[in-house]
Amino acid sequence: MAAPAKTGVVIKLGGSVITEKAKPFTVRKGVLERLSSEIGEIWQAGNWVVIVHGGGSFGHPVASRYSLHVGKSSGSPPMAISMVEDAMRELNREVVSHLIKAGMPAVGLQTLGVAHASGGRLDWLNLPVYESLVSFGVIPVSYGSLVMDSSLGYCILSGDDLAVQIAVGLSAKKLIFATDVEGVYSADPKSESAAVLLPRMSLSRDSIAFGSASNDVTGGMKKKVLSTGPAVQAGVEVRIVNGMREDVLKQAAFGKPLGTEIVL
Ligand code: ATP
Ligand code: IP8
Repeated sequence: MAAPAKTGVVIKLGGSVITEKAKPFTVRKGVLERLSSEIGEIWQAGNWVVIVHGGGSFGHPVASRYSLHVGKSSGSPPMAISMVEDAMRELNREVVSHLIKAGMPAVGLQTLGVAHASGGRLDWLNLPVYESLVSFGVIPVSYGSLVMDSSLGYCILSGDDLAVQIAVGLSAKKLIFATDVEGVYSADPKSESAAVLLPRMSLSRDSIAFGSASNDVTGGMKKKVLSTGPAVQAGVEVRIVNGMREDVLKQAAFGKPLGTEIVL
């Protein structure tokens, strides 16, 4: 199937933005409501939009408790698989219903049913489903979660990887990661007060100090930045911005050079 004709924007809503990452199962409803209205403006301007969201304080604590990210060698009971998927479905339901309330035709897609991995890496994605939905003006809403894996049995697929592959597969114009910081800094801004924001970060030239990602089984900001390579290479404009500040996501989608642009 051909890529959709209109300009496409893939948005990864970070778990650090839509949930309180340090408080298990806590959604930031006010933030989600505001972001939904910004997404509405992006969509109403004639762009097709795909949303992917992260695990935040829903998926990460459950995946970490049962070490689901290392696969079946963790010896986790089948109930753990059910629990992580259920936690992510609960968060997905919140995101989808906020988008619907803001007037958008949002449809949640269960990651386990549209994606598959091998050795912890995505090896199959049902792109035609995304293409068909956006061709009808629908906004698919996906999320990082547990997927089946042909060598590990199962693994945790990050929403970052999913967003990158959707952006590449659908030839999106932009891929925007909304996080709880302004962008990529010279070091973790939460622990290094002297850290400076980088307007551009080169994947091949810049070496950045990243903070540890203790409440994140998929590797935090470092993994996010490194995972963007295929999208940057494919010519997608990739940006990491602050989703906690009003209108930043919207303005970035409309072309304002906010946050950090990731380049080769
Ligand atoms: P999720 O994986 O739940 O979707 P997210 O995508 O919102 O989460 P995180 O993985 O939590 O994002 O990454 C954002 C965090 O990365 C920030 O809160 C910040 O403290 C941390 N961080 C570590 N090193 C850096 C750095 N060099 N520059 C910017 N942020 C950094
Ligand atoms: O937060 C991981 O997705 P991410 C989701 O986008 C789970 O890395 C279940 C931990």
